[in-house]
Amino acid sequence: MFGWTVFFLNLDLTKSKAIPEQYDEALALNFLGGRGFAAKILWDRIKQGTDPLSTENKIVFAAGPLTAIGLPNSGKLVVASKSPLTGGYGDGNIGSWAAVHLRKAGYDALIVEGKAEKPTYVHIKDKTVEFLDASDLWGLSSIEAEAQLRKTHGRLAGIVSIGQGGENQVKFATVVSQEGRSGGRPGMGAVMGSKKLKAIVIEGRTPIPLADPDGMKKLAAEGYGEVLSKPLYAFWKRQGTMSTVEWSQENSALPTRNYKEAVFEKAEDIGGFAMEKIKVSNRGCPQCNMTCGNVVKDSEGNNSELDYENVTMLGSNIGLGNLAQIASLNRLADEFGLDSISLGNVIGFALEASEKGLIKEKIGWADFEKIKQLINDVANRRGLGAVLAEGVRAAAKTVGNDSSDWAMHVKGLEVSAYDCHLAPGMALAYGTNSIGAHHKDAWVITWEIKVGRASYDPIKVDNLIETQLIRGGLFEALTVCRFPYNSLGFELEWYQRYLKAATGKDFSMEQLNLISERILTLIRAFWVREYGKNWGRILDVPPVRWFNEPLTEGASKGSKLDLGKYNSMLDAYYAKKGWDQMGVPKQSTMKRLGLSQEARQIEEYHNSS
Ligand code: PTT
Ligand code: SF4
Repeated sequence: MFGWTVFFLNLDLTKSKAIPEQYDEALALNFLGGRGFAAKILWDRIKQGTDPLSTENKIVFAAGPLTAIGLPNSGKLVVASKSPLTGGYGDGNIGSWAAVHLRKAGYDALIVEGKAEKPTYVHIKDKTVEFLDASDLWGLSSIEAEAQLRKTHGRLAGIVSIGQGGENQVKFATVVSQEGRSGGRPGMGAVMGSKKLKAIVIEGRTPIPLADPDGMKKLAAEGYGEVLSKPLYAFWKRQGTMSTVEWSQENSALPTRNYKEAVFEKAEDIGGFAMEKIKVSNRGCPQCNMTCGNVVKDSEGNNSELDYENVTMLGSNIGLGNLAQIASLNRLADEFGLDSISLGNVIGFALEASEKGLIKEKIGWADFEKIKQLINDVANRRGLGAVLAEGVRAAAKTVGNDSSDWAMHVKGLEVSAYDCHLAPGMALAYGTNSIGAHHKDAWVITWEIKVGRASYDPIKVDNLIETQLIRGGLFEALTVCRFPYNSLGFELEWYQRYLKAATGKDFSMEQLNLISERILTLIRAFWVREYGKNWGRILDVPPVRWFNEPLTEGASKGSKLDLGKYNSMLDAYYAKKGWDQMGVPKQSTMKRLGLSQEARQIEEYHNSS
């Protein structure tokens, strides 16, 4: 078979054993790779009801069939597990040389299980696997740990690691690579920490067998050229995602003070043009010529990386309008290995709770020093930090009063950086996203604003479903970066051509959409299976704040969502997906997608509820 290595590597940390496993070719054809493999593996190999932080949970690192063959923007992998933050399916997409080395070592995925007796890191060098002592690395930040590992294994090795956040099992701890790539928002770093796994180091040297190696070389060169030729390329290199700050401000979508407002009085100070003034370089994922990480000097003199999400969540959402200070907070997030979106979200929640006198700690909006201390406390689970380390859904239960109404999450995952008081389509995107409130599967807000943001027209449901198939399905299964497509207009046909040269197979868009639908439906089934009797359509509804508290500032003043109309959109969404009124995939839908075996388990759920 061309394009896929057709092997997984199982790593059992309890027994320090590595077992390669040849998988069935049908799996590749039905699930492609990345998120597709991860969803299937987690469904098949984790028992219903598994505690995410127990020995029984598994964490999967899965690449796609376009990884490690020199294509533009292809140096990424999916890291997935049952999430300790949400209790459902969790994953993230991280750029790392580890993705390239994994495939060149001969594996499409690593499946890690068990728990090491003492801190451990795994070193994979082609077919040799070692379980090594990481006692000296435990307690180090992700950046320090990676630097140490590079001294031992060389600067070219692919490395993913966790910081103290992961070690202390903060529920939104991530996996970090190369000082600024951070993936697995719903606590993938905590799962590594629970297994005492500090890092994975991979060195692979075998080229991937391709159906048309010469054609692929030519295509890769053309692909890089095509990216460079796009009219938006030059500005992208200057600002990456940062220009979205100004866009969000102009369109009342900028999360401000725990999403109470959607415009920020200091937006200009934290926007793309302000960032350009302090920018020192670009960095990013392997095999990318769009490198979008904006490296700046932070207020402490360290290098930090700024993207729209981390600037907004650690800036406007906590009232902070000083970019160098925001960069320092983001640097802390990378060092500790904490998701900057969830971190900014829980801090915003804490500051509001403090303002309302619901907690004893007095911390004002934008109080940089106290917020820095609080981040330290989150990573080390001290005091209020320990409460926030559980995520905003759990923190609201502790704080009580009406705080659940302004705890900004869906299914336990903190909302990312788009306010939805006046964006029902984007609210539905958050409501139905496969890992909780992330913009990953569908960033429909820019389109929505063009077609009429206040409307609840069914066209928004159609657009959302289509977008989810491409972004949440295709790109996550291929594990290639979606930015060329959604930010520069790099056409989807390129990926069909790449797939043909890699695998020798023609994949039509209909076939690819079917694969995406299969993956997203299986993920939905996973949630239903794990939530059992606690499953309900309310889990697909975004936070109460957006429905009950209108905006009081900016051009969209007075706007809020309408719950009745939102529910009608949700009904239409379920109907089009072939899901029932509770958002559970129907038996007929699962069978149509070739998920008959999985359908039986979901039938049990139907019968028992
Ligand atoms: C992604 C999420 C995002 S989405 C951002 S900024 W973004 C935040 N970045 C963080 C960070 O930095 N440090 C930190 N400690 N935590 C952070 N949390 C947040 O994580 C990222 C890019 C980005 S930057 C985006 S949108 C795109 N996401 C893609 C995706 O999901 N799939 C895909 N096929 N391609 C994508 N391309 C883009 O990749 P998560 P990365 Mg990412 C400092 O990880 O879990 O998906 O969360 O990993 O390699 O850094 O790439 O404006
Ligand atoms: Fe990574 Fe950015 Fe390049 Fe995408 S555009 S591959 S996120 S550096």
